[in-house]
Amino acid sequence: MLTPRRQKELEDFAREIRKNTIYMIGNLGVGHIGGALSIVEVLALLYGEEMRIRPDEPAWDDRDRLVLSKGHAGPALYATLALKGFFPMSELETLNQGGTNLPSHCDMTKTPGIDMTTGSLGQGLSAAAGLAYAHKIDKQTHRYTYAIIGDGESQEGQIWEAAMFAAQYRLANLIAFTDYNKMQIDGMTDQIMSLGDIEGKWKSFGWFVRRVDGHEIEAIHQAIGQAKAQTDRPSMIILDTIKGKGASFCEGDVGNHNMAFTLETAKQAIAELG
Ligand SMILES: Cc1ncc(C[n+]2csc(CCOP(=O)(O)OP(=O)(O)O)c2C)c(N)n1
Ligand SMILES: [Mg+2]
Repeated sequence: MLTPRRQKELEDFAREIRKNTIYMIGNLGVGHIGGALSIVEVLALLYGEEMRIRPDEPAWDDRDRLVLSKGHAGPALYATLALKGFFPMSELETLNQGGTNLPSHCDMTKTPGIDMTTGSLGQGLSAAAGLAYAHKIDKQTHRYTYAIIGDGESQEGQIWEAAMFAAQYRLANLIAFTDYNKMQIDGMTDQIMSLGDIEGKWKSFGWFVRRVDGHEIEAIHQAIGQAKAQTDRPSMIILDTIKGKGASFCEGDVGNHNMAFTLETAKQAIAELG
């Protein structure tokens, strides 16, 4: 259980991540705002509490890893990393512009703190399983690998190959999250290709499964604690989230996947967040 004070600090961190994400995309004028804002709380908890990292030594070998498999949500992770001190906050204003270190999708060769290049949906969970397996072979299972996949992304066949692999090799040091925001690029996931009994699916593949409100930091914290107590199976934490959470101009709108909006709109939404 987080202390009330720690919880407040993490909520404040989440608010700053959210504000900076809205700002940087508004400053550019277009971007994947919806799927970036739905993962803010899990990022705040991971980088503010759970992960062993060194912002001044991003390539520290003994660190935990995060694979943001839904790499189009990069801006939320960039805001998180900048707030943690991996690189200057001013770089957020260069998002997806010529010569930037912050491309629209995550690139481990460009950005300090990005552990895997992603954006081609379906591949990141395999990469994360590979990292976790390598750490297991090296007897470094105190190093956790975290992965975040999308619900639309879960329609990719490669996700289920990775699911089998991680269970087969008993990767207890792999903790994945599904950002279950119920929407994908052009509609509702249920209408396009339903995930059905998503909890049952992961369980039947041999994973430890929890399902929580993805905007409740304490709930995610408890689920991670249970995941870390597993000794012989990987974990999937399904986060019930809202696409565009916290931005009044687009929260819950199917059209918020990759949308244009002005800096003026961004500033208004940021002011509403307090
Ligand atoms: C292999 C692949 N196919 C298509 C795309 C284009 N694309 C980018 S985001 C997206 C929708 C993903 O939906 P979801 O995983 O639910 O993401 P979220 O709702 O979190 O933004 C698609 C189809 C891609 N990046 N990679
Ligand atoms: Mg989605």
